[in-house]
This record gives sequence, C-alpha cells and structure tokens, in this order.
Amino acid sequence: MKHTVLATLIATVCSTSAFAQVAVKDAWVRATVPQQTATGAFMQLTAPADSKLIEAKSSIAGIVEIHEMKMENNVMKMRAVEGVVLPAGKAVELKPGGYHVMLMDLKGQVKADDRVPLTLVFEGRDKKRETVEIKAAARSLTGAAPKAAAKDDRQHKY
Ligand SMILES: [Cu+2]
Repeated sequence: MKHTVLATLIATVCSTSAFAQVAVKDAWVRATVPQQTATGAFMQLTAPADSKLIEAKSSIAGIVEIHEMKMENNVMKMRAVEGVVLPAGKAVELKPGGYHVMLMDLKGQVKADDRVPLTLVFEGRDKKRETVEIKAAARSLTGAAPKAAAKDDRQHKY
C-alpha cells in the first residue's frame, strides 16, 4: 500500500516536470586542441509543447550562439540563427552538419571527458521562457565520431 502511494507521488512529480521541461539527451561538446578558440555543442531536444531553443550560455565561452550548417555550392557554411524550432513531442537533433550550439571565445582548452556546463533557454508559444541547465560531456575528434561528421569537420572551420 505504501509503495503505491509513493509510486503515485513520484509519477506525479515526474510528469509535472516532464510537462514543463524540454528533454535534453546525449549532449556532447567537441573537445578542442590547445589555442583553438571555438567549438560546437550537440544534443537531442524534445519539447513537450511547441517551443524554440532561443539562447544558450556557458561559463567556458565568452560568446555562445545558435548556428546552422548547410551545404552551399559544395561548401559547408554556417550562420547564426534566431533559434531552433521544436515541434511538440518531436526529437530535434543538433548535430555536426546541422544545428549546433557554437561556443566561441573559449576560456581554455576543452579536453575529452570534461563536463561542460550549458544553459539552454527555451521559449514556448505563450512566450514563456524556461531555462534548462545541463552538463555536456566533451568528446575528442579522434574518438568514434561518425565518418560523415569527420568529413564535415574538414570544411567547417571552427
Ligand atoms: Cu557554428
């Protein structure tokens, strides 16, 4: 009986926060070499209701922007975007070759296995903002990155 009560309580608490928060999965940051001043953060976002990733911050970078990478005339180009649209319940991928959180003016080298703090700001249709704090694991370039991603890196000048 006690278990049932507790389980119900947990379910209530969890569903409340799940409803309010955008789920962030598999967040990672590309590790850097010394003197490198910028890198990218990648993750999968699933919003419970239509919303938008509008801002990102990190204590390891002086400037953080939301970028989109696209092939234009066979050249991989990236540009800052106002945000990433997150349709309700649909997982949206921030990945090499697509959307990413650009960390610039880095305060130091990002080493593999570092835990990089990221603050993500989302805005719902009602213009209500919500902030999600995460820690993204740094992964090195020489790690098991997919081949397609490695190919993009040669054209994408961080
Ligand atoms: Cu970028």
